[in-house]
Amino acid sequence: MEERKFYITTPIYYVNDRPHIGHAYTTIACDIMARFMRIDGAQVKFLTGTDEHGQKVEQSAAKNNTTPQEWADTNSQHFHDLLAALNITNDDFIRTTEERHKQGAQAFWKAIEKNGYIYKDSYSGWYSVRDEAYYQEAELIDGKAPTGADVEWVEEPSYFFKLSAFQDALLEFYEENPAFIAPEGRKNEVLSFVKGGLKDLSVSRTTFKWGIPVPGDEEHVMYVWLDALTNYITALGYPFKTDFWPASIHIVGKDILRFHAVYWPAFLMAAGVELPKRIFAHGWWTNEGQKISKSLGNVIDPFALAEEFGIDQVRYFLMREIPFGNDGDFSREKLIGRVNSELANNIGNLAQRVLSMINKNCGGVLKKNGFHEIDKKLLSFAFVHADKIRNEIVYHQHFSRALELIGQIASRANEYVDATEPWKLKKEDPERMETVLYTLAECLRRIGLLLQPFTPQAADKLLNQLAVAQEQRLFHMIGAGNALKPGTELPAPEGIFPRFEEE
Ligand code: ME8
Repeated sequence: MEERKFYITTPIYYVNDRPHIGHAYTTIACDIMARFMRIDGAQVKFLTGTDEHGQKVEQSAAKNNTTPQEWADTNSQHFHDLLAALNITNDDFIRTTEERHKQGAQAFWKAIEKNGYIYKDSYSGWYSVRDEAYYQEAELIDGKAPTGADVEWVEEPSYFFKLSAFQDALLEFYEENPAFIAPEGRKNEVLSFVKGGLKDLSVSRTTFKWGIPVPGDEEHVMYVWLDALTNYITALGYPFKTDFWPASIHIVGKDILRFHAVYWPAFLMAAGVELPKRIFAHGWWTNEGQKISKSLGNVIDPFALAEEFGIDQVRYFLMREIPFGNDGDFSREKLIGRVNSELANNIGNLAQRVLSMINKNCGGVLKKNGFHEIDKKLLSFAFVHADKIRNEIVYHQHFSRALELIGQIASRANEYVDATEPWKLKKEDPERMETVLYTLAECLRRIGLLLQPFTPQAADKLLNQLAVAQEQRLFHMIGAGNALKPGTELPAPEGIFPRFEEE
């Protein structure tokens, strides 16, 4: 993943409903990755958007007494608004009802058809509108989909995609590209699904109209997943332009891994288009131990959450709380706990203490009079940790571990404050105090650089208070070569991570 061009995508979200915390989670993870790659010097393209066709959207529009297009417009806007509310730096937002997408999706269909992988027949079997997925009789549990969704019997003429022709090619591809599916545990699921035998996939519907017409046969609309998956290339301008393809990483929830790791690569092989480099399937959030669902009335509104706790705080909590890939549980108490102990007490308090001492005791000017061993140790701890953090993010998307390591740098710096007692040095040895405070400021600069992708507002504030110029904020500038210059005057300090007090 070390190419200088970096293309990252979120799933495109269904517009049958409003965004909730699960959608916010995936999008924030992608934003962190995109922001990190930018400060790492890559040329980044970050795509998100909305999935607007299919029976599910058509039915929810009808339930809300509106047309599918109006319903899509309203709900797509909510997903769009969420980006600003979470400080997301996407470069593009695709809607599958846009002309650029429809044309690209039809061109993709034609490419697959031309290569001989589409044929006409008829489908009879089970379909779940909630999952927008076909199920085999044998997969059903008590008459429902394995996801718990209702299924209905469908019988209609249909075009089929020759998925069965790709079983060996897929297995070979997984074998040759061990980093393709992550995390490791999920890979086995996919392998056993593919090894179990692939059946041809119905890829068109005739019993409703809300979709992209099949080229040359307007009685059919394309199966919503074939339509939706192509967004990753239609947004780039397929079939005319595919700059940035193949994607460096598609980040998705585990619920839709099969679509991304089996169907999507097979479609691409069939169309003669290169395959993405990596699919990361993250885990599932519950709310205070319960499945998040509208019928249970426990959906967490990400707008309200960011409003109450702060954007950085929500971003931090979601990334820190569960190792990326695992399932996890949301609770207010845990959020407040982490905000107060890890952000406010550890990092925020460190910045506050150091910057106000520099302000009060050094007239706001950085001074340095020769390092002691303990100073060098602290700075090299931060330097060595920075590399580990980069590895966790770039190669493993292990965001919680990266944050844990940033927290360790702050803890080390707090221990250093306790050991050096700069407030005592003020009278005893003012020159030594200056160097101690300089060392801490330099350590804070490193923490600030590392925090940028995760908590961009607080990191910006911190780096501003250290008078670090915008163009001095790249990852490779973390070392001594770009250290703070003695003699620099710092602006008046202000808090970066306030404590949250429950009313
Ligand atoms: O599946 N925990 O859209 P969708 C974690 N349109 N993540 C969650 C979550 C939860 N409780 N709930 C939702 C679709 N997500 C298709 C995708 S892509 C070509 C088409 C996140 O609106 C997670 O990323 O149902 C999941 O994969 C996605 O939202 C599903 O969003």
